[in-house]
Amino acid sequence: MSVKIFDSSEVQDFLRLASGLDGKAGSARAKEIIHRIVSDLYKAIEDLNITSDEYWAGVAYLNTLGARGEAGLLSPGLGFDRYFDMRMDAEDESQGAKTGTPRTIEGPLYVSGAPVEQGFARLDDGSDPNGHTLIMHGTVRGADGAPMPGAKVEVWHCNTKGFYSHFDPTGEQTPFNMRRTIIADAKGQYRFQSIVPHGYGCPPDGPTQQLLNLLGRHGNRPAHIHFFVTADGHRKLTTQINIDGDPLLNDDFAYATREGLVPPLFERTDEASIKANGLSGPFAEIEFDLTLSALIDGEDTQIVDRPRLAVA
Ligand code: MBD
Ligand code: FE
Repeated sequence: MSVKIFDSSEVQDFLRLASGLDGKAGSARAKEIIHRIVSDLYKAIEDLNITSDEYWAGVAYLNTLGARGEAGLLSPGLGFDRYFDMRMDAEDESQGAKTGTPRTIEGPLYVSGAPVEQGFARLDDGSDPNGHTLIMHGTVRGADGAPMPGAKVEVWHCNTKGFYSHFDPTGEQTPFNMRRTIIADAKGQYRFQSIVPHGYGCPPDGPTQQLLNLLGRHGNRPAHIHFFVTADGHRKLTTQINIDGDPLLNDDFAYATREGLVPPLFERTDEASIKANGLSGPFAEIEFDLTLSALIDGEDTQIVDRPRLAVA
């Protein structure tokens, strides 16, 4: 088809009608957004001559995406999560805001309600047969660089199969395995024992991977550990660290790797270190400080409200 009708008054009036812009009821914001997005799609259909078959394949795809619960997975895969971070970074820069530890995306696998521990937590339940012990620790610092006793460090990561508790298709993990909230101690320090995670891969038979295949892309992430960090007078930090040396460090399907978020990992094999940590064998150690940024005009401009799985 080569006929062009998008710019006609018939189509433009129709877009306004279908978006509810002719009436008073409903939400002005929803109308504005839907009108823009539907208009852009109509235009794409015309410009790219998207066929009926292609369109209906897309509709069926959306049904599958929802049925499989993967909308929040396709989102980072198409870079939307990273794009929102780019926008926040640019906004901070334009305001001359002093930032701390770089932010990076939350991802779709946080669960609220994890056990709360003071200063130190053991994250894993000890059941992963391939688990290599990890000790990770650091200081939570405020915008002025001073340690922040009482800061809340929420941490979550996956096991050596790349599966997260509460989202594990094998059903093998106990609730909140590798998920904890750690309250920084009197020196502002947090510390945990866990196992070194493996990278994550999208479900190979799922709709996200199906679309990535069409783009000639893989659906894997390098090994990483997620954090939310909150403290009085500061903006909530959402970030991750990567496990150094992972082959996908700079080839993350979710685009979350950032400079400053790949701390060195040290293999400790000496008896003194093993003993000092109450362990029985070699382990990996990561030290990483988490530095928060101040509220902007009293506001947390980087807090994100999104539906999250909450488990009591
Ligand atoms: C993850 O573990 C993750 O962190 C992201 C961003 C997407 C999919 C799985
Ligand atoms: Fe993750």
